Amino acid sequence: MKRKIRVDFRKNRSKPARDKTWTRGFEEHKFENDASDHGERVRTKGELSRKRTIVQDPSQLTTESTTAGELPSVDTDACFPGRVLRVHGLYSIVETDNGYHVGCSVRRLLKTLATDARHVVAAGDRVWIRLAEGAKFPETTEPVVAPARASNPSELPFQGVIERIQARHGVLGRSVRGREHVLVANLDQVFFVVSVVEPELKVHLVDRYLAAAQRSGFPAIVCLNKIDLAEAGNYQRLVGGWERLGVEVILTSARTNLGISRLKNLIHGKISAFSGQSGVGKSSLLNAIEPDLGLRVREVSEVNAKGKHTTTTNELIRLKGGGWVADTPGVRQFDIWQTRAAELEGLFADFCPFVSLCAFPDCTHTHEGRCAVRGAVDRRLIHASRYHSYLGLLQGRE
Ligand SMILES: Nc1nc2c(ncn2[C@@H]2O[C@H](COP(=O)(O)OP(=O)(O)OP(=O)(O)O)[C@@H](O)[C@H]2O)c(=O)[nH]1
Ligand SMILES: [Mg+2]
Ligand SMILES: [Zn+2]
Repeated sequence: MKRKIRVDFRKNRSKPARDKTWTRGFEEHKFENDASDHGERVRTKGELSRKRTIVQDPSQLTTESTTAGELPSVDTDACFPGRVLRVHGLYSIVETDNGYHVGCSVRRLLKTLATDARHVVAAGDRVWIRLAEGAKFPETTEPVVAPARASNPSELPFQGVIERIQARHGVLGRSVRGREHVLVANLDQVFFVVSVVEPELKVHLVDRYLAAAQRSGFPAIVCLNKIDLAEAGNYQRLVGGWERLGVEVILTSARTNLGISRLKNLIHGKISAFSGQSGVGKSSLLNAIEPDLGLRVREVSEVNAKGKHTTTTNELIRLKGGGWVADTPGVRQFDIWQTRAAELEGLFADFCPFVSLCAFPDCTHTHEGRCAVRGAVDRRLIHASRYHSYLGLLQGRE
């Protein structure tokens, strides 16, 4: 899933002229006339060119920025490699490759290199740590097996300092007030969990995720949960539509265990994240995969308490069957962080056959005449809801 090349030919593109000739879809959906006043996230290239000189790693889900600056060198004889399981502000829990959990602060130099001091390290980061003065791991010839989940940081017998953070790939992030916030790093795949009901399925959220996956090179996997609560007729057409887009769809129920063995096979030996709105059942699915995990799940009585996630940390959990999973708090939306308007069309795979047929090479498929994409929408070759998702993303709309 390589990113589209065509956008690079549009070097001199500027903000598309926007006038009153909006399409019906815009008017019907009350899109704003000019997104720039509304914190738009999809920006034109001119505004972005300065930022985009950063080396881009296509395997990242939402952004190109990673660990800031150069990596300080470390004395590998005195340091231990490990993986960050959980972050509590500037303090994190690292599992060393030799099997110990260590509570770690971050070396001052790394903090100054980072652009956002609150998020110097993220769950999933590969790091080198130095143990506190005088501390030593016990000498043993037996392999040490760390617990699946990190316990309370203050109870950890080992303390240390993170000396170095390796470059990241496969980042799950979102933007918070225009700044990138890395949720989990070094992922192989992200399962986007939605529920058929409770909460109601939001098709636009799936499209947003699919665009983010397309941009990053992550495989597009949608997990449609709570199948036990719905009639097949209610979701079959949707699933068919996603499958035609090349999306892997897994029908699951944490209640009846439908699809759980398939999920188990897919996460085996990999580092995966479960993401999606609050209440869709991410923690429930992980508990169904490995009952010992005992992740906190929202009680039915709490379901109406809106705006609060049951899962509040991003945590990496080791699976007995091999592999890691991150149970992330529900992500309200996937920001396609700083995606150029011209790049966006390339993230909608179903638009591709038509894009090159538009009369204007820099067509944004909004108001331009002889637009093949809008023509395809009219002829139902592109689903109208996909087109509206595109418009929504173009406008930086939720
Ligand atoms: N009927 C049914 N209920 C489910 C299913 N999966 C989860 N639930 C219920 O949905 C509610 C929310 O589940 P959670 O696992 O806490 O959801 P979550 O996605 O982890 O939510 P956050 O941690 O807030 O992001 C709980 O009451 C679960 O019992 C399912 O497959 N079928
Ligand atoms: Mg949860
Ligand atoms: Zn067009």
